[in-house]
Amino acid sequence: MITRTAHTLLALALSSWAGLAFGEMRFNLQDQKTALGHAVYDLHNAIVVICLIIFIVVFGLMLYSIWKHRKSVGHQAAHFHENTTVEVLWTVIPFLILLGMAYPATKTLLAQRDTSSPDLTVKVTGYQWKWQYEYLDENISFYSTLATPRAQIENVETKTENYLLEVDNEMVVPVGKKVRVLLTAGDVIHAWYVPALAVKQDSIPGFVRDTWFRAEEPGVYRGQCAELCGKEHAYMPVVVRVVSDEDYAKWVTERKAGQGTPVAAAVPATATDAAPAEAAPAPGVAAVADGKAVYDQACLMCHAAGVAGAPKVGDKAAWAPRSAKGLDVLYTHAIGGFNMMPPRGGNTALSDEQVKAAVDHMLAQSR
Ligand SMILES: [Cu+2]
Repeated sequence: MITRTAHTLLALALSSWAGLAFGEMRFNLQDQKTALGHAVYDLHNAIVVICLIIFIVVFGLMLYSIWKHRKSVGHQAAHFHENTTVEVLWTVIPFLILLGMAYPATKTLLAQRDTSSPDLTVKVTGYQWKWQYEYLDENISFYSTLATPRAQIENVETKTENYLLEVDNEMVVPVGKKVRVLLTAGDVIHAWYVPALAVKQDSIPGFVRDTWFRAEEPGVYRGQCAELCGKEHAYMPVVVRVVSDEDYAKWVTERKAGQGTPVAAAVPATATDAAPAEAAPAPGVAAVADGKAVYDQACLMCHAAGVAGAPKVGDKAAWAPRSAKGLDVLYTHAIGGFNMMPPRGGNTALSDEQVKAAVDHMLAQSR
């Protein structure tokens, strides 16, 4: 509350200095549209205010001392060594200040990392220079590329409002739902960044990182790749359209209808030699991955006997996750594989849907 008031005063001072109305400050962070975003914003303000107070106190004291004890008024320097009280104070006070900053920061950071129990999961892959979005539960997959015309970039046409922040295919999510974003990259490191949703996560080739957001209100939220990734780094914006549940359902139906062959159908279920291509659904038919088959053939290939460094079924807690968090780790591990799980590489590639179905099957078994 105090920090809010202090920040408001500071903001007012800044905005009047810049000749801007309070509502259209250009130097502030974007309006936050998630609960986590508000926490991050408040944290940012609180820390800035603490830094400001320390700055004023320390420099105030220093300048006062210099002025008060100046040579021209005949001040005599004191000669003393060591002062236990002062030494204890200048150790304990900063320690307490740091603790006071670390507590809320850690709390927010942990909340940011908690991607368990999402309402929907979208895998986002960064490429030079576009994003791919895969809705794992809906079997939707598309690429999202810059929609700003080249003429605007080359200053031939006037730049429009969302210059370099517009795409052909937006990521669409329902309002008020926990959206987990799994991030990876196909070439170099990118970063998926949407300021208003307080989401910023590197996408790294060979790894799957995750993050999440729950948008409070419908709208279009724009961001950019935030990791220098090559010459067109500036040309791969992120656009998230948050819509109502009904509009989302409508979008899913339209997407599926317009998409043609579903993702899973394009990837045959050739988990091992024992599961030949006959398991693949006919093209154009919506594929439902057979979790049991994938689990029995692909997962158990190594995990049944515990070969090739794979933990034997039942040996590790990871194989019987008891919490949503454990499950989450498992999905991430299985989908990314950290390049460790052979079924994800070589000639026995599994689709994300198959991996997810296998994990679901395994979980049903362990309950
Ligand atoms: Cu990039």
